[in-house]
Amino acid sequence: HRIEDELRQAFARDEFELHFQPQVTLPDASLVGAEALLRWRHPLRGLLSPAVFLPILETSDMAIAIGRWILREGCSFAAEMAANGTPIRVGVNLFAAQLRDVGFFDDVLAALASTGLSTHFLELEITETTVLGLDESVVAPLRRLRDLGVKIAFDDYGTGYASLSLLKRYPLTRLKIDREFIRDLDTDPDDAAIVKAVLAMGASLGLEVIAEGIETAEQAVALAAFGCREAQGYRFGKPVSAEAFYQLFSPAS
Ligand code: G
Ligand code: G
Ligand code: MN
Ligand code: NA
Repeated sequence: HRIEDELRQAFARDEFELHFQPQVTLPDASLVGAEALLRWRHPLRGLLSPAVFLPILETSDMAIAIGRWILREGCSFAAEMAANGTPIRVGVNLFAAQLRDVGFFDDVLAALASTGLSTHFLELEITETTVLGLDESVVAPLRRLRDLGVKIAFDDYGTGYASLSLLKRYPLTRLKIDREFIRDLDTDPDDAAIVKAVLAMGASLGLEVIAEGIETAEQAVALAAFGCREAQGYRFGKPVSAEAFYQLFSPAS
């Protein structure tokens, strides 16, 4: 597979990088976290979004190795923020292949140990698509990680078919409301009703909730009024390189 060979070469040549998007509290917008998002700095085509290559990458035999690298880079970023006096959590998206891998639990602990990051500052993000078709054996390592303090977020929440049964099966600590429900929040009463329902469910299940894709002040105000305590979106910052993130949010370093 040609694209797969290109991806392998890109990894070997260190052309992948992580960008980080701020996550803030509502209504005061203070920084509490960052989501790590993969980018490919292509020598000819510039910075490529994962939309272009993720479907190939996640089903290739590189998914575990690159996922391990993403975990380490993400932890390293959060350890650096803490060292700079701005301790925040980092959200790392997982590939299905990582969850299926017997070395997954050890990989996560190794990423934490080698960077010195406390378990409480790592949040693993899984989607319904990630866990679709995986058997129950992937739950135990996640539960052990959660018991050690690692956070587990259910990403793109509300867009899947089996959201409620996954809530029951997985050791989650947070729901991430998909931006599909935020986009028309000001004009579509159904979206407002759905967001309120997810917030109520999060509260009754003891889960934290973050809303994604906030682009306007009006959306942020509405979410805060509904009792949503955290937000992520262009309104508060686009994904930027680790260096740019340090400059923006921890300028003393
Ligand atoms: O950054 P962007 O919005 O283009 O990301 C597109 C999609 O790729 C998102 O759904 C996101 O979850 C996924 N993605 C981005 N970075 C990573 C990563 O590091 N690992 C995994 N597994 N998925 C990622
Ligand atoms: O699927 P996941 O939630 O992991 O991916 C997040 C993706 O959403 C990233 O690719 C990021 O670039 C994108 N994103 C983050 N904030 C916003 C936003 O406010 N508006 C839009 N349109 N996209 C966003
Ligand atoms: Mn995510
Ligand atoms: Na999402």
